[in-house]
Amino acid sequence: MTSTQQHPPAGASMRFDDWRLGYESQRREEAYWLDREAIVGTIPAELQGTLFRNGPGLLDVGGTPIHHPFDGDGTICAVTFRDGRAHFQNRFVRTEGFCAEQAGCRILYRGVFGTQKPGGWTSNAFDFRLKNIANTNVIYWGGKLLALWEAGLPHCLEPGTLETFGTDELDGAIADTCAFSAHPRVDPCSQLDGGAPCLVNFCIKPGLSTTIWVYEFTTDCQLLRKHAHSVPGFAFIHDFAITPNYCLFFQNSVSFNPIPFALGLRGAGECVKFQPQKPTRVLVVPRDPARQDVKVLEVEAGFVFHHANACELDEQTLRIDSICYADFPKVEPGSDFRDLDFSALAPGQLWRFTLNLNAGTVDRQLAIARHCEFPCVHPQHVGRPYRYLFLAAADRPTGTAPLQAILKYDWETGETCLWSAAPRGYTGEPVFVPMPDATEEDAGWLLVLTYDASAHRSVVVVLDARDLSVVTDLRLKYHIPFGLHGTWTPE
Ligand code: 3ON
Ligand code: FE
Repeated sequence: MTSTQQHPPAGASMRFDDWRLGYESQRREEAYWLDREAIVGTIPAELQGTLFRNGPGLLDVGGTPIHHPFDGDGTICAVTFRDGRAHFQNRFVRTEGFCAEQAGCRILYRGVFGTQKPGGWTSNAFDFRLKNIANTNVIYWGGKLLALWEAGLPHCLEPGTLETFGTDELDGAIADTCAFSAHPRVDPCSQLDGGAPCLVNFCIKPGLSTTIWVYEFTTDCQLLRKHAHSVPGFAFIHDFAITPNYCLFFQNSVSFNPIPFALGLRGAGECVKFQPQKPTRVLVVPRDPARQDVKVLEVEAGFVFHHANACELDEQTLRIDSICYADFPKVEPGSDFRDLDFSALAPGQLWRFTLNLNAGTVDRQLAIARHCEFPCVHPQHVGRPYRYLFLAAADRPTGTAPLQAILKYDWETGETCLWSAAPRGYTGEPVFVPMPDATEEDAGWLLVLTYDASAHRSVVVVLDARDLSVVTDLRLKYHIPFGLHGTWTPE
């Protein structure tokens, strides 16, 4: 590491060098059953299926560090639980860019978040190609395992071996837009489809005005509905939320200045500037293509990446819960994300927004002030009223810090419950797995891929979602860099 910088609070919840080690590239790709000694506690016999996770696996290319972790090549992990045993494997998505850069042992593409080709701005100017790094999410839908990155096509993988087949247009459904966001939502009981589950997703075509496409697919990945909406202004929309009748988007108030990008000075994502004095526009898009009356409401919101959930309280009243930042967190050009000064970043906080469609008004209320991210709910409650929210959170109740805990929030009582891996453990997105045949909303397990700096390896932690007690720890052979999103499948 190049820097000797120390950050407060030295020695309290975390050691800064520990956090950095969690961003070391992982080149190993292995598939193995976990030994008895690697399993602490007992894997519940009813826990059967596979956790798939995605995230940046390489934080350098041929030894040259990338500028931002969101620019790292996607690596997929699969943790399979079978009859009390556990199998692990990880593999890079063989995207075109990954293969070319690994063969050449050097950076050949610019990254959206500021990674540049060597040689200064003259080598980067007017190179507008996007490297689809397939690093943000992975879903298993209609028998296909798809690695997602919001500005490009999904990559289809073999679910058993994680071998990459290539990009996938979903039977032509997305051949025209060539993009599919990394945040699809599964409607567990789609009103428009007689109660059958369906997958709802979107993509953004940015420009002076922005086009939002909405897609819905059957469980065998046949296109059900597809429609486009144009909204004025530039938009950076990473996630959305659904209700039985609507898709909800937050058009964060941002401006985009393409000139530094064109001139090879900054990545496209670094040309996005948050405009906190301007309201966020909440776009309410009907899911029924026969009813395309898009409503636009305005609210002060801060910058939003992720939404927790949404629901309809009555025909005119919608609710949406989201993680908001007072600023758009970015890494300055010329600096190294490994030297990040957390105290200079705004924390992500949970807010509840109530939308009145008749009056066109939005009320908002802060629910969790502690820095949190990666919200997750019981899959049967997606788009519906729900009581429990699970998130990754900072160990400390105030300030911005790495995610070292898992938080359970009860909307009914306002109570919180915290499981912390601090001082030397780091968490990420929890994935909720319902216990078979249980009816309580929190009867399930939370699967969390954590990083244990004391052993420089990752540990899959299974928590009981009712009280956040540890059910079992699966100690992996090596670490997986801090990741983004994933899914569970009972297969
Ligand atoms: O030029 C336009 C603007 C833009 C930024 C258009 C565009 C579509 C090319 C574009 C690209 C956006 C992309 C590719 C976004 C990718 C986002 C990504 C990979 C991850 C986002 C993660 C968000 C959060 C909040 C992660 C938090 C992580 C932690 C707290 C720590 O692990
Ligand atoms: Fe995300």
